[in-house]
Amino acid sequence: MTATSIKSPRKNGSSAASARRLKSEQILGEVQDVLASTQVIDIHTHLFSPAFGKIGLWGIDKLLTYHYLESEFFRSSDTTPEEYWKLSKTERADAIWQALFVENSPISESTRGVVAVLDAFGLPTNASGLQEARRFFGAQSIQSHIRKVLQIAGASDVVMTNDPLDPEERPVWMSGGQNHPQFHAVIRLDRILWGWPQHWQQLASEGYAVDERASGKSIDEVRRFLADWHKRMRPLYMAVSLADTFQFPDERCITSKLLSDAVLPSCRELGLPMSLMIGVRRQVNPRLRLAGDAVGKADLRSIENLCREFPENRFLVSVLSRENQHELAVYARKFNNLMPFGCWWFLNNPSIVEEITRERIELLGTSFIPQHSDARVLEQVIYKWHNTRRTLAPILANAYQLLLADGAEITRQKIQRDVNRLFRTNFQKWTGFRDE
Ligand code: HDL
Ligand code: ZN
Repeated sequence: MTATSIKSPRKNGSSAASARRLKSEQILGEVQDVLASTQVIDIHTHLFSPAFGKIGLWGIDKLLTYHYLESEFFRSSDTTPEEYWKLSKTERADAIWQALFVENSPISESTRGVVAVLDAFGLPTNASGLQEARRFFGAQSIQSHIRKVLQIAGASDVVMTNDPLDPEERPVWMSGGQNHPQFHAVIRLDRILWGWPQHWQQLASEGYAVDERASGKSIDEVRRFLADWHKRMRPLYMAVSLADTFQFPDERCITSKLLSDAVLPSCRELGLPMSLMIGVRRQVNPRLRLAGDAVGKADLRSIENLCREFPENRFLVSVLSRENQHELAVYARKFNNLMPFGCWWFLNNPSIVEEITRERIELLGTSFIPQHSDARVLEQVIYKWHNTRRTLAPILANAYQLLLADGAEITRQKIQRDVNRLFRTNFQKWTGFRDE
């Protein structure tokens, strides 16, 4: 099956050509070509390598029952959430296809993404039903399908989100883990850092001497837990998603204590960055389950305090509120141990990606990481990275055209160096991750 509208990355041109000074009218084409031919490192996803079996999601039914589409479905259907949750996965996918793709035009970012995936595999995008798509995906073997999908997406590597306390994922790590060369682990600490009241007993049951108040030996024991999972997962970084109400420091809060006394010292000892993703308002509508989270403006003085108090730690930070983006970029100017990344979740829409990326370029040059996919279903990387390249090309080209107009020389070589930094070497420098 060959990809149709979405091109796979191609090899670069000759060195003489790439050193040639570009005219203004040549810049957009060169930027588009460099973006199309440069493989990205996708630094935050919810994808899993084949070793994890069924918790690795792929195929048309999983694409359609993505929680972004479930949110949109309830706005275009009379089906109540309670009725929807009683349906089978295929019935849910059929209902979403009918409401969002047949009865209405799929012009939202997430619905158009499914169209782009179908089109990339040469499948019909206006079918009344999903039979042909189900036959196609059902006929794929996951190993070769992953290779094909990542090749079409132009992603050399995918960074997973791995929760050591997740009962579905844990058995895989306890029986040897995974070694797919394109998938890389991250220790996700939500259940430890803000889920401590509900999950400390799981650590205790595994032999770590912790208690509900994280007192006594708890801090040392959490660090032993992290060291044990570092050995198992070989993670590229540690991560946590934090609510819009997150404050640091906060003497009353176990999250703050565990972060400063256990997690950040372990990150320094193990040489790992800490990813903080801040601004979720969890379960504003629990009836929608995973689709029930929303967004809130956070107090980013927490980031200021963390970067200043822990200058030896490296922070990867993404914030969910559009209103927080400018101050995050300003903080990155103040602290070089702060790496802003991505246009996360409700921000991953061209109109907002453009605004965020332009202000980051104007304030930070190329010292940030523009995007991650946050993909939960394998084939989403195809549209998410296609859209990122399509949205970023004119923004980057505009930056070079301004630079040219102000007197600099622009070459493909310089564009390639900058795109490599944005989508590869900034992350590699932060994490020590090296191409094989
Ligand atoms: O916490 C996170 O990593 C978020 O990305 C959530 O998983 C969210 O549900 C999501 O999928 N966003 O894209
Ligand atoms: Zn995520």
